[in-house]
Amino acid sequence: SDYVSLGKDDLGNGIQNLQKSDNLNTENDNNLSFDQRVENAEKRLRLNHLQAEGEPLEEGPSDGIHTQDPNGPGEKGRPVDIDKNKLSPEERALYDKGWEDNAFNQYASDKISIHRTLPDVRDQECKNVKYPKRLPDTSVIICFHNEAWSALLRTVHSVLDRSPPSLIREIILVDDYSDKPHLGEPLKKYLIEFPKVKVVRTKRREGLIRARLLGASVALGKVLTYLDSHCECAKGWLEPMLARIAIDKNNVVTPVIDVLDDNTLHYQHSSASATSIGGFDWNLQFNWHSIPERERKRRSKDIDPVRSPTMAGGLFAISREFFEYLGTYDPGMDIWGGENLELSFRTWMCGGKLEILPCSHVGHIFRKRSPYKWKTGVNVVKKNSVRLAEVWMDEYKTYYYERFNHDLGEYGDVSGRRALREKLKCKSFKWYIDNVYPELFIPGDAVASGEIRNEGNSAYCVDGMADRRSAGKRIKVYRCHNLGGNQYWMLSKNGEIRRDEGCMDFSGGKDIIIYPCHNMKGNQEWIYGDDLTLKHKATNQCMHLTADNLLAMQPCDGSLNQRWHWKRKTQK
Ligand code: LR7
Ligand code: MN
Repeated sequence: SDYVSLGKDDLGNGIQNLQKSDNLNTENDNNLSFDQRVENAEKRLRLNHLQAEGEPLEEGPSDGIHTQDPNGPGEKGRPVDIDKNKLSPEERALYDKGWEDNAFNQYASDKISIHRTLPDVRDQECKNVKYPKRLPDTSVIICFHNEAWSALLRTVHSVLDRSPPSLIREIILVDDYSDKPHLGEPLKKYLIEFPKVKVVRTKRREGLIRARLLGASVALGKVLTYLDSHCECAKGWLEPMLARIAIDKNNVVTPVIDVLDDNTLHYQHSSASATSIGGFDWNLQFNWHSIPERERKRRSKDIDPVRSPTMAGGLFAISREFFEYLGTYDPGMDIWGGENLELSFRTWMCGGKLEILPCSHVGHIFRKRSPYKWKTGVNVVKKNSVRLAEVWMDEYKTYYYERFNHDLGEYGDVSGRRALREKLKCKSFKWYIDNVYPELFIPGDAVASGEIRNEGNSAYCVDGMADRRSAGKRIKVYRCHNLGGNQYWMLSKNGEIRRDEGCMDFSGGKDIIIYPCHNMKGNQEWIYGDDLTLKHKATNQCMHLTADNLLAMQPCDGSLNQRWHWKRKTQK
């Protein structure tokens, strides 16, 4: 067969194995760069090629065999609408507690079968793909802290019900020190019937990163597949991922993540194919972007894998060997956050590739707040993010640090992680930006940055939120606080006043609003003149601090209240 099997003897150094592998190097391309070799191997071993060679896999248990009532609540991924005002007082109390405990509608979730059916949302072409009969098997690792019974068990059964059994080596549930009784004895008892499902429990609250490390350290599968504990895997979700890893074990792959509505559990999909890639902003937050032109061009079909600079973090598959080679996770990271970007950067910089696979679909309950306890007195996400910035981001880390005036806080020892980077001879962060994420706005390219202080009343600075959720919100002024945060702005070469993906946008009236940067000038083009005005190019109006200290757009009048001082100006 033509695909690379991940046998026992392959264990060890992933990159050396790749060089040795006959399957991947039929020509003698030892003198080529690693990138070029991967590129060649990919061409020789395209998924299309494998499809032609492959025989169909045995089918998993058919979708829906457990369902008594095909019209039951939530079947086919349909929404469950609960009118809370029509519930009895007892039911209403349950409903409220469900939201409180989980930050999603547990009451609705509990009404739905843990074997519910889902729509097949895949692109038609996906259904014709034939995957090779022999694929590496996987350990599915699901970490949870106080997850709701119905959400957790539906995750587990969606794996068992919709995966070829031979590919599931085991499902490992890592209980991160839950204190809800249903996750103790009752869970253990329930799972006796399902010998492939194993539970391992932490001895203290570790957080999801160390919980995942624990899962990996007991896993036997050749591939590790991570899922959050409130997911539903759709038909055919697994084979595309294992096939991509079989072709090249340095491929780290994710499904298309569909939305399970937090209120109705409705399985929603905007499109059958992947439409987005993962990125990040300089606050080191993960975000989604539409697939860039260069990547659309590189691919020939809608169902081809999409290269992504980063991943959301919770749902992905990686060869166990490559995961080990890459240094698994940073065990110094607590609770939640940062590990997704860290593994994304590390994957690309140290010889791997990150891909979203349009034929693989998994639903995830997206929620608006975190339901569980975090550590008190520490900013965990910041600590995790500083750790990753210190190790992986080279000189680019200062763009993140400027956001909080270089007050890094306590972040522990990162020497072990630096040594890892050294040992693996990973590429620079600049290489990563230039080659993997060229669309990213680089603050260093800004012509001015920092606070924007008024001259007429120098206690006031331009202030406003600029993250994705703030689209449409007004820009204001506020007393200058010198802490960065919402007063940190950048003036880009093409006249945007921006932070992250948000740009100051003016379309008439008095208010300036924040709007996603569109890179087309228009309402987002500003001119910072030698007279220190911030003039809106299209309307010729100026940013003005009013007598009662409000921000308004007005005809330019040369007054001190229309003069603004950027903290830093770069000569360009
Ligand atoms: O202390 C904890 N211990 C845990 O075991 C905290 C959490 N967990 C478990 C938790 O039960 C859940 O199964 O870890 C998993 C992830 O926690 P969530 O669901 O609260 O996180 P999230 O879905 O809001 O966050 C996303 O970013 C995280 C950053 O650390 C992780 O990478 C999550 O896995 C990730 N989720 C996804 O990628 C799903 C798609 C979301 C998007 C975009
Ligand atoms: Mn989640």
